[in-house]
Amino acid sequence: MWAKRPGNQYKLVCGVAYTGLPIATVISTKQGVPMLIRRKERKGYGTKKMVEGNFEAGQKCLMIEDVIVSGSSVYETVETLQELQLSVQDAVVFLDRQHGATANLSAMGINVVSVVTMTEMMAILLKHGLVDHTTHESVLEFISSHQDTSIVTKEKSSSKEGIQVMDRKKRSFKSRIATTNQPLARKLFEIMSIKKTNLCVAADVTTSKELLSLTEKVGPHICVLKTHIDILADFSQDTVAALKDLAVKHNFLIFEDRKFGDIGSTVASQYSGGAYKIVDWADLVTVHGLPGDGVIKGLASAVNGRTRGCVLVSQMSSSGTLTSEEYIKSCGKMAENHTSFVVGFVSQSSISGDPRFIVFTPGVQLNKTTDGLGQQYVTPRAAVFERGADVIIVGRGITQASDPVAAAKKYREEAFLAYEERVSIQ
Ligand code: S5P
Repeated sequence: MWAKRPGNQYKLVCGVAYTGLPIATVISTKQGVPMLIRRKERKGYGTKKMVEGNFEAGQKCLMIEDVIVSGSSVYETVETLQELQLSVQDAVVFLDRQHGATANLSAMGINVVSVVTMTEMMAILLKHGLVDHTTHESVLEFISSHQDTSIVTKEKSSSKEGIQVMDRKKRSFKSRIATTNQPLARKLFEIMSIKKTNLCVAADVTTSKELLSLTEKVGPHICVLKTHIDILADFSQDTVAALKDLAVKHNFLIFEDRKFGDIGSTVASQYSGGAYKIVDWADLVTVHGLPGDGVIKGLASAVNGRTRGCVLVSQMSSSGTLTSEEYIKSCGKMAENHTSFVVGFVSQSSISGDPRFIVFTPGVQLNKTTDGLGQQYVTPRAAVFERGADVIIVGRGITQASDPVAAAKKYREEAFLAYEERVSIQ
């Protein structure tokens, strides 16, 4: 790795925690170049320093890392060193897994050199008969279809340290509990990690009997039940009371997909009044960002001490949707300004790296790609692994299946496996 270093006259080396540390230690002692350690977490005692070692502003430091995927860990460390006025432009890594890290880091002004790339490594293994042709090809195919990583950078937030690392997709649901104070986001993370499910069923049925019977059956497999309460032909408060009992029995949240989209004062009345009295029974509701943040303030004003939250519809699954890139970004900003009420987003892409926000993705079905009325479907794996969904929303793929329970199990299993895979490699 030292022989491959991209430049010269380094006054310091710094390993990226953790595996980079022992490698940097060996390089430091063998080459006689002093070494720095950048902590992963700030110490809660003593000097509270993030970086240990002797250095002076302006000194040139070489980064050392074992494996890079997106380049985020390298970048996180570089950011801290640059804040201390160190000059860091070069990194040497052992294995480049070729998921876009060199391009990502280069865009941040960091030049990366690797000892070996995944493609080279596979060629060596193939040559020595240590992998077969099928594995070799599938790895190359995986590399070429997974070039969409991006660097996650630090962002100010209300977290304890005043710093939130934008690493939503690579963190477990359990570890994300501590990133948020929103009680329903915390509860949902807990449900997902305990029940091992990130499936939300869209129970779009038209009678109370069907709704309750479906819920009783799929309850053990879901983390959230999504309703369109206004399509029930026979709505009554008894229906929602029974639904709440089932939510307690099976430990899931109730999510009324009302898509509030009016001025604050109107949505406050729609939320708490009328026949439905949604605020009384729905843990979560959907909101369009279109009216601006008055819609969130309006809903929050009607909560009156109950534990409630909303999910911002930032991007729709339907073809021809008007949700532009600009609109999606603005929804992200709106959420950041209302973290006590906004739990996350309904989206088709990884709208935010902020681990506090939960991304729900509808338009998921295994056997179809469209419904003839504009809906567009992707598979659970594509939604979770490729698009970065935390929760998949599945309606007709389950409600119209000949065996809804078997279908729910299948969607649950595929989505959770995709989540586990995502967390393990990113
Ligand atoms: O963009 C969206 C947002 C939502 S909330 N696209 C959607 O399909 N939805 C909802 O997800 C929709 O209202 C329906 O309840 C569910 C998808 O149902 P399916 O039967 O197409 O799976």
